Amino acid sequence: MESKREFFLECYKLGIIKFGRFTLKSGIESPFYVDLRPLASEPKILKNLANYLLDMLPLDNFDVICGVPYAALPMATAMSLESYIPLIIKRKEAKTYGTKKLLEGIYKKGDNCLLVEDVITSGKSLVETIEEVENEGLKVADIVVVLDREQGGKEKLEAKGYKVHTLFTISEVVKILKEIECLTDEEVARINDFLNGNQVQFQEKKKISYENKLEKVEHPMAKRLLEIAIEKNSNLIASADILSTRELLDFADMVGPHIVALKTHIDILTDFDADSTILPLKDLAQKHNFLIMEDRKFADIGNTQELQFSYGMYKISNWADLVTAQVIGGSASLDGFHNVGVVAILGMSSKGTLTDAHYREEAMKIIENQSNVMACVAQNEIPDDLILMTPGVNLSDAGDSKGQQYNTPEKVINNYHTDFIIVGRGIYKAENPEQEAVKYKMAGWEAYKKAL
Ligand code: 5BU
Repeated sequence: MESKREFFLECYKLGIIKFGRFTLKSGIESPFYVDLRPLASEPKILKNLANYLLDMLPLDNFDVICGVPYAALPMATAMSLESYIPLIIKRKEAKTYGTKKLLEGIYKKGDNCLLVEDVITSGKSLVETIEEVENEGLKVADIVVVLDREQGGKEKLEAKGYKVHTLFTISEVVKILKEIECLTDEEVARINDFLNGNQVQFQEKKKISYENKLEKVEHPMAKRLLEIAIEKNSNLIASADILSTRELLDFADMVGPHIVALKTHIDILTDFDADSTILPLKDLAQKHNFLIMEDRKFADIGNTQELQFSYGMYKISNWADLVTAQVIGGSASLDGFHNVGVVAILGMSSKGTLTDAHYREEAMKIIENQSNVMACVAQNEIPDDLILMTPGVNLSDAGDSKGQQYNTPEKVINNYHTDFIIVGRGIYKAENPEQEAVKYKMAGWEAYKKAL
């Protein structure tokens, strides 16, 4: 077998430890995150791991091996195969039917059981497991652990008389990673601080200015939007979910001076007519210098989306500067949007949305490779080189009865580094929409300046 150090580096390549800023189950912020489950997917590594663990142990002492569910189950299995020590399986919860057994497999009362755990932190879950195993009549004296996070778990168990054998400790792996320059001095200092029980100071990331973002973005509509923001000292997009052309035009004229874009749902209008709706709306956009964003949320195959974009009664491609699109149809479905800024929907504001972290991760892969996408709609931070727009914004953050969830302008700009807030009912339902638009514009701009 290779050296323990080389073996660790092989394991590390599988992404078992990540460094950054993580919130643990306990709510505490940690500068690293450990997940050893990927090791089970590499048979050679799993086999070597089993042998490293076995090498540390007085094997004659054990009658059975048991892994703490779930991450240590494959490890315990591999150790059993390599050592011929029989395996028993511990359930997470006892069966509610049949035998109601907590331990499965062949064992007898008084057998010595070796417990296998992937990571030890405070030791709390191991103490519980030991108790359960001992209640079944087995004896536990030794516990073998792959990685010790060095947060008191080992000491806690040893104080109770158990022997804890650990393959790696976090300080040991941090030292290795520092030596091969995978970690900076600053990161190492933060990890040490954390291990010494101090609350870690993460540097608050600052929001990047519209001027700096202007240098990063490439899409012409992204540039125009940022230029308007700088010129008008505004990051406000007003959502005009309004039913008649007359009211829509009055609204656009009123709030026009204070916004960077007017977001429409053109299919809500009861009296749409290209000449009397779109022509005057375009004039107002020019007069007050704002963009028109049609919130169509395309969500079909590429061919259908292309037809929906250019044909039918709305002929969106003739007049919209920006259009929203879901990315659910995959990358090629977005290719047909030309001469428009595509605003991709990464995450929705509504309760129970399916846009969870996994969806967003996959969606982001599509978005980052799509040159016609100039912005994202989301409720979380995204990479700096994309523009982020966030709806579900209201100065009163109570939500509605149909699943909408609200945050204040300050919260989304501070927490997600949102570039543009999208406000609908907060403005158009107000008694004095213009006055309210000014209020939101100022709240958005103040929050932006504070976040810089
Ligand atoms: P409200 O009145 O501020 O709740 O309107 C929000 C607007 O933003 C409305 O037009 C929605 O269709 C739109 N929206 C949203 O609220 N949440 C989302 O996740 C997306 C769009 Br995407």
